[in-house]
Amino acid sequence: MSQSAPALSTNAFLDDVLIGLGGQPKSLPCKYFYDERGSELFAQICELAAYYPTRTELEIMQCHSGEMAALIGPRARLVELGSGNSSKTRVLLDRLVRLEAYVPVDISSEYLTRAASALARDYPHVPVLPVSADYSRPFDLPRLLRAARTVVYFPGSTIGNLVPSEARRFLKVVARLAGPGGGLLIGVDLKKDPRILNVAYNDPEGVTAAFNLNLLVRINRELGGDFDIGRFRHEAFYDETHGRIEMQLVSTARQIVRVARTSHAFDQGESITTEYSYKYGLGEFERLAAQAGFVLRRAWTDEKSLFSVQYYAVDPSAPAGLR
Ligand code: AVJ
Repeated sequence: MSQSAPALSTNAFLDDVLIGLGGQPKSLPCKYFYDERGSELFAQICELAAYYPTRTELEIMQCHSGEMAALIGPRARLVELGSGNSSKTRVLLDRLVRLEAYVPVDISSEYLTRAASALARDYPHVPVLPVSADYSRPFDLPRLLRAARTVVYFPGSTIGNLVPSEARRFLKVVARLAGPGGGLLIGVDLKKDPRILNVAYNDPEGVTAAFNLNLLVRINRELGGDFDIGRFRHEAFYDETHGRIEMQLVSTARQIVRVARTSHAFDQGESITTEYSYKYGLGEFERLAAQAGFVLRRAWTDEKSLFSVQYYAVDPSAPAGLR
């Protein structure tokens, strides 16, 4: 995997925005939600009563971290993708034995540096080696010769942002990153009553709406856009056919928006898709992971089966192409 450029270049951001706004329907990649303000808003979302995933996953971790640590084993290298505020990671670090290193990987370098130094302070016996990178693109990991195995930790059901074909492709990359004898500990949000899902992404406090609209604020600030934020509204709904939440920004008027010498016409009611959040049945996700070269070792859920944390081993019998 070649060394990538710094975490996020404005050109890549601009290219992705122009491609998205040029599409039919229009779309914008959800990874651009996480500027400093976006990361703060997401941290607030995690505290909302309606947004059950974060607290439910933390509860599962607190109940089963001993079993997870036993499956991960001693002297591992723990690579966390999209590490954010690492609150769940601490539950794991409290139980892991002789960890060779903790490698948080995040696109938001300011956020990453702060979270990593706090962890290094609180876990002086764990080498913390942060990597500021966009993990959806190739990136390098610090070499650790003594590590018994590499375990990739991907919490929060961020895998749900990818359409299943992309998720399969991404999990293949993760299987290669973990390598022979390696593993994957992943958070997967489960299918459930659409009423629970719809309120989780349309919270009465309006934080998710602010998180969604902040993407336009960011485009205006960083790419010289002239989005009139007041003429777009947040919308999120559960699409049963695809088994996903879809988040959109809907134009409340006919309008022209300019971004970097390009102009984009919007009809009243026309939407920009900003995020998918796929929900899975337990068996459904196990099959997807198997197609990517993983074998399920254990799946933990909460009592109400709202969320799951799953541990996979890299399939030693997987065909070479998958290794
Ligand atoms: C961080 C991607 C898991 O999809 O539930 C929260 C982001 N979007 N509220 C999710 C999010 C709206 C979240 N993930």
